[in-house]
Formats: sequence, C-alpha cells, structure tokens
Amino acid sequence: MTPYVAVLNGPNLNLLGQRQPEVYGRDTLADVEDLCAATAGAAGFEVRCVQSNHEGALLDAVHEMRTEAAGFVVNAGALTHTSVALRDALVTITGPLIEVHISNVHAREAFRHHSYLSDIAAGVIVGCGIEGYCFAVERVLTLTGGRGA
Ligand code: DHK
Repeated sequence: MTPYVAVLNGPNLNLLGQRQPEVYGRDTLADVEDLCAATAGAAGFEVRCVQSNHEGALLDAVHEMRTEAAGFVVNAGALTHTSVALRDALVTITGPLIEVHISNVHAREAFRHHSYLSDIAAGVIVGCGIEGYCFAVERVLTLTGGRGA
C-alpha cells in the first residue's frame, strides 16, 4: 500500500472560497486537497482527504485511518474549540498530528483562542492561508522520514 497522509477538514470547510472570503480566502476545498496531494505526491505519498460537517463522521474517519496513515493534517473548523471527542480520537493515532487553521485564530474572537487539539499536536500552523496545509503535509513527511529530515 502506498503510504498516505490523512487530511481532515471539519464543519463549513466545504464552503471554502464562498464563505467569508475576507477571512478564509477564495481558494476552494478542492484547491486545498490538490495542494496536499501535490505536496505529498512529490515524496511518493498519497493523501486521503475527508471533509465532514458531522463530528461522528470525522471520528469514524480517524478510527479508520488512525494506525494506517503516516500522519494526520487536521483543520477541525469550529470543532477545534469544542470537541473533546475528536481530541480523544486523535490521541489514538500512531503518527504525528499537525493542526492547521487558515486564519490567524489568535487575532480573532476569544472563543477561537483555545484548541482541544494543540497540546496533542506535533505542530500547529495558523494564519498562513491554505499554504498552511502544504507546510503541515511537509511536516508530517519530515517527522515520519518521508522526506529528508
Ligand atoms: C476554520 C473554522 O471553520 C473556524 O471555526 C476556526 C478555522 C478557524 C480556520 O481558520 O481554518 O475557528
């Protein structure tokens, strides 16, 4: 099996490009997924991308890939700030977790400043736009020896 990086996107990220473009930009989720695939592909990895507006569907995706994926790149959207369940699932993954936010959550409302994922993540990338996903995939590859560390 070709090694792969799991890329998870949470609620409302299917609306990328249409939703608050002044905050999240004009690129779409398909653009994000293509960028991740190109970044991973250059190192001989695949990506498996899942977006859901439903917490349980994201948990199921984590359970399915948790020991198989080289690592996880996760933008949990608003679930970042609320979901102990997603945290509990992500604690069980065997590879590194990189948390991504397109916007600089620390320059936004106070309720976005706390993340249930940051302290279990190997790295956190915020405010770099969709390029942050590229950095995150690269970091997974570095941490797993998928590219020159
Ligand atoms: C995306 C969301 O949907 C928000 O709920 C988060 C994050 C921030 C982002 O910047 O990618 O607060």
